[in-house]
Amino acid sequence: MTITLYHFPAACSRVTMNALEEIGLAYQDIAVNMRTSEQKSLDYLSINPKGKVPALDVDGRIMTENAAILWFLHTRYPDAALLPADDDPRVAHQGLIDLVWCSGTIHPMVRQIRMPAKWTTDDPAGVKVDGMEKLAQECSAIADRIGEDWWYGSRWSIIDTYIYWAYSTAAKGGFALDRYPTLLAHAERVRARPAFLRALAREQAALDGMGVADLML
Ligand SMILES: N[C@@H](CCC(=O)N[C@@H](CS)C(=O)NCC(=O)O)C(=O)O
Repeated sequence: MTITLYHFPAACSRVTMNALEEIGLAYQDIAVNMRTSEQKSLDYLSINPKGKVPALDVDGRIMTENAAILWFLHTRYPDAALLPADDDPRVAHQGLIDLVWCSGTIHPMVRQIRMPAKWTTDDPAGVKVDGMEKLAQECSAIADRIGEDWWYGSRWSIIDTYIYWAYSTAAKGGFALDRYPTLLAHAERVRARPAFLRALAREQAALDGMGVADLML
């Protein structure tokens, strides 16, 4: 299988890259420079007409949407245990439910915080405050659930990396993460994973290649 990931360092494509690294797949990564709006270039739109990352080329077929890509990878490579498995499909689907929650509920809050002006033609300040409040509620519940563990208890899943991406990205936009010592500790556990470190190195190499220096990875 030939795989190419279109990504931008520290964007939500980081979650997909982590999944590829956790599985241990060989893949090419191509950075799409969002600093120069390359995601809206005709060349990139011919690959992903949505003008977003991630996009995953699997043997010439383009897949988009983090949740869908991650579910594909989970079902194609079950041994990597990106999500819990269960013989009961109703239980096994919990992973899909949580992926969709990450992409459909949590990610938009991060976007409200990081790019409020994209949500309104009026003063974006209220959009940001609203995103902060909504994410704070979610983070309290996430912290209560995770405790000293992972999202699904004793074992890591890609949901942990997705949640990590959300709260750490929001923090770069001023979200006060230090209110949640549990999440600070969770972040350290996520960042300590060998797959995370490999993804980070690839992201750093991509940044170096683009000459982009000031991103907080
Ligand atoms: N629904 C998509 C959203 C992807 C998305 O918003 N990606 C951002 C980076 S985190 C992006 O490409 N933004 C570029 C833009 O909106 O112009 C998914 O979950 O994969």
